[in-house]
Formats: sequence, structure tokens, C-alpha cells
Amino acid sequence: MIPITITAFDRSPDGGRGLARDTRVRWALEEVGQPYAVRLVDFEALKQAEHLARNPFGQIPTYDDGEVALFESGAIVLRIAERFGTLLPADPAGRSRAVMWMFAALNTIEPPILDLTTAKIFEGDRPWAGQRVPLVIERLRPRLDQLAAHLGDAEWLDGSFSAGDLMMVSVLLRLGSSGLLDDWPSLAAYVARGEARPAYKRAFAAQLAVNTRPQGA
Ligand code: GTB
Repeated sequence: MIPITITAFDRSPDGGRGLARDTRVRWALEEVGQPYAVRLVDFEALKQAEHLARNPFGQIPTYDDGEVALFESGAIVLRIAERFGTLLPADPAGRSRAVMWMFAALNTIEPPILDLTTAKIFEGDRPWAGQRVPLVIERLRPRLDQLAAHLGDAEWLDGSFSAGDLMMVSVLLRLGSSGLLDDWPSLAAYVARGEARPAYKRAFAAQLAVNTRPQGA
């Protein structure tokens, strides 16, 4: 069997905080117990023909299991979940709901979180940044309220841990340094439960090792 190969940043701009999207793919592979190889690509290589053949948008992560080559972290995690079991419930309705939560993470929760990162980091030096950041937070707050209301005091979003939780935790992790989750202790605890999973720890350690290795290694 051809080994699974993913791509990741040769050196992530986050220095190994696990925020680049290869971490969620590594996490899914660790959850299902599949070994994988990683092809590291730098920013220049991302835009060259060899990588554009893997992802026309010139981004990481990508995935190839010998049967199918994919880009988009959502599609990749879904493929892993469908192919190797354990991340999706066996019953079709539960499966659909887990996929629904993956989409909710990627389409409903991640966009306003990305807006916040953009406003703070990439546009933080613009003269209007001081006005924009509170507006973006205002738009994010109701989403977090609603997510927390759904979660209640449950451990996971819909029964057992699923690919939906993997994706939701991955998305919420980007709020880590903002301190915003302090206002939603149940969501902070939910994220901490995700991070405490041995598979997440292995995924995080693997990307950290790449991003903290000595220059030239
Ligand atoms: N929708 C795609 C998916 O889900 O796979 C988005 C993929 C994506 O945005 N990839 C980013 C990338 O390749 C890396 S993860 N960017 C390079 C480019 O577009 O040229 C986004 C990311 C980058 C950096 C940090 N960081 O340093 O904190 C965090 C997240």
C-alpha cells in the first residue's frame, strides 16, 4: 500500500503553535492510527508548478493516499474519516450530523475567526484597525454564544468525539492567544478536551518538531 503523504510548511510562520492547517490533518491521521509521510514546502515552492498540481491555490495542506489526491483540509479530514473509520458514527444520520458539524466549523465559525486574525495581525497597522477589531469581535461573539448554547455541558457536539469535533476544536484553537474564549469557559474546556487527546498531542508534537528543528536540518 502506498503510504499517505501530506504537505506542510517547511517552516510555519507561527513557529510551531500548531495553527497551520496541516495540524488538523495530522490529528485526523493520528486519531485513526494511520502512519503518514510529510513533504515540507517553503513559500516559494507553494507557488511552483509541482505544488500547484497538488493544489491549484498554492496552499498547504494537501493529501495523497495513492487512490486519491486532495487539497482543502475539510475534504482531507472527511476522506480520512470515511476511509479509516472511528471519526464518523456508524449510523447514517449520525454520520451526516458529524459532517454537518465539520461544515459548521469551516463555514460558520472559522470565517469570523479568520477575520479577527486578519484584522489584528495583517491589518493591525492600518489607521482604521482600532475601529475594525471591535466590529469583528462583535460579529464573532453571537456565533460563540450560539455554539456554547448548543454544547451546554456536553463533552462533544453530538455524542461521541467525531470529525465534527476535530474540526471545531481546530478552528477554535486559533482564538487561543486572543483570550476571547475566557468569556466562554465551556468552549475553553471543550478545546482543552480536544487538546488533551493523545492523538492531538502526537499531531502537535510532530508539527512542533518540524517548526523548531535547527536551520538547514
Ligand atoms: N481552505 C483551505 C484549507 O482548509 O485547506 C485553506 C488552506 C490555507 O489557508 N493554507 C495556508 C497556506 O498554505 C496555511 S494554513 N498559506 C500560504 C499561501 O496561501 O500562500 C493558514 C495559516 C497560515 C499561517 C498561520 N500562522 O502562522 O499562524 C496560521 C494559519
